[in-house]
Amino acid sequence: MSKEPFYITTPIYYVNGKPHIGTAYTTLAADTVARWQRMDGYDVHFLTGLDEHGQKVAASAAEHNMSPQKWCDSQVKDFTDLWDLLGITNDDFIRTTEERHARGVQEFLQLLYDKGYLYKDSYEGNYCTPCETFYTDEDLVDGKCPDCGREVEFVQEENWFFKLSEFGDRLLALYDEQPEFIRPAIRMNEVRSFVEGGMHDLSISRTSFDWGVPLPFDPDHVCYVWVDALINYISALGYGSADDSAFERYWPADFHLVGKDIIRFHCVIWPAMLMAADLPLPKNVFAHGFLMAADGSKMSKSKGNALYPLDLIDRYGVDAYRYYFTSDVTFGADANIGTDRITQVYNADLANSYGNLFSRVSNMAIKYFDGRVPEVPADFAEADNPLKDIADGLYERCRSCISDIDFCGATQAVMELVHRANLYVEDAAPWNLAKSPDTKGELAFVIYNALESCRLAALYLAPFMPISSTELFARLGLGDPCAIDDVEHEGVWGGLPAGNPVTKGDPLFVRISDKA
Ligand code: ME8
Repeated sequence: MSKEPFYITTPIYYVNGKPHIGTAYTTLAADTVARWQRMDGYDVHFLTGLDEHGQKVAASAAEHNMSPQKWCDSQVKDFTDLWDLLGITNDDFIRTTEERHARGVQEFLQLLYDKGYLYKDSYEGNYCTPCETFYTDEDLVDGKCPDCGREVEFVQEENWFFKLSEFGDRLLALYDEQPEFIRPAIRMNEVRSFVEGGMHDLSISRTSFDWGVPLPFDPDHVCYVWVDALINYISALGYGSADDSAFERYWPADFHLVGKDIIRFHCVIWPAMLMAADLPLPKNVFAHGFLMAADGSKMSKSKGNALYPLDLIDRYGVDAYRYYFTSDVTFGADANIGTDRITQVYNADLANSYGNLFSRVSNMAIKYFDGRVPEVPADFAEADNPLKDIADGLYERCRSCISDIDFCGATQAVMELVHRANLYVEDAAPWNLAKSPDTKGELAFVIYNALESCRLAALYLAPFMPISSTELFARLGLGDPCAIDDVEHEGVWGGLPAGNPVTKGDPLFVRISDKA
């Protein structure tokens, strides 16, 4: 049976900053969804990349006495190294300075030009270079950028314009007919009132600098960096090239994951551009909130309150990093991030509950069953099994949570099994059952149930914590959980084969206070 396609993207990040916990957050979220969808049998295409054109990048390059291309090239490794470290499984990585992208942009703009959606006019207005955004005088707050509060530049140029103002009614109809187009709902309201307020046409070209894709019909102009950037979602699939089979297969995207700062670009400008080009629209734009410092203020290097992915990974490990940002930060809401809380979640969920469960139960399998998964005696086949009852609902709960990008809900569902299994072991007291040959059958039943709960927890946690899930599977004599493409089937209770070897190893998660 051929697999259904599933296309998920992150924003392409500006190349002139270093990757940080914010950009890592969106990328990690997309990776978690991509990993789950692969395990659930989809043919996933996961795209991330870098936004390398525009005035801001050109200015950074000049500050560093480099050509813009050299500057961009020098920045890429920081991103790809961090994504590798975090175990990000993107299928493609697009840089907007690549030939394949420029071709896609030019093809797209030519189409809009041919369809009569572009016109040339003089532009007078304000431009915020850090935000790469045009603002009217009314948009400004105290004469400054309404988004970042910085000085804006007065721009007077001959520009090409896109007839964005013609798309207001079609956009409002889209929001009505496809309420899932923008999630969560609070963002939908924000975008809707922006469009209802009336839209201006959008300047889509610049002439005062040349670091961008030239317009095919007027090469003295380079494409406005946001229009250039949005097209990455299709240029990466081969749109505008001789081989557009990936475009045919994966477009429209199932999810564009973005931060709340860039929803207007993704929910107003991008769908209008696609409507003008007669191309299908993405199914969901899902906007998450902002990560702030522990006291709720903006993280910044100068304030000394910024947390860095590499420092956190060094302290907690990759899996715990991934687990914290998915299990404790509600996707969609702002969150204050501090190490006290990260340590608390790490110790409570990972060291004391999940890691401890597996350590106890695997040790007992080694001690009481010579390091083998015990066989459940036939007379226990119909016995009450509270762990199986929880496990039986896990696939549906996780699937439904992931489709709503509710990572907290999915991890909580798995943790319910882990907590219950710890209680179960406490209540059943296998160390007492081991004292008499009469209770050997019950001992096998209890140890099997606890081991099987560990297997299922690791299975469902694999998209969140691939390293420890793979390790736990290996210690139960099982193959790579991340390579599974039928999680529903693998998630059926009883999948752990009796007789499999159970091996000892270091604790999966050492309590933070116990670390040197
Ligand atoms: O906007 N908390 O790139 P960018 C959570 N190139 N997420 C955060 C964050 C924070 N404090 N700070 C940043 C651009 N992000 C454009 C995008 S897409 C066609 C072009 C994340 O480098 C979040 O995903 O400024 C946000 O939307 C993105 O980084 C902005 O990245």
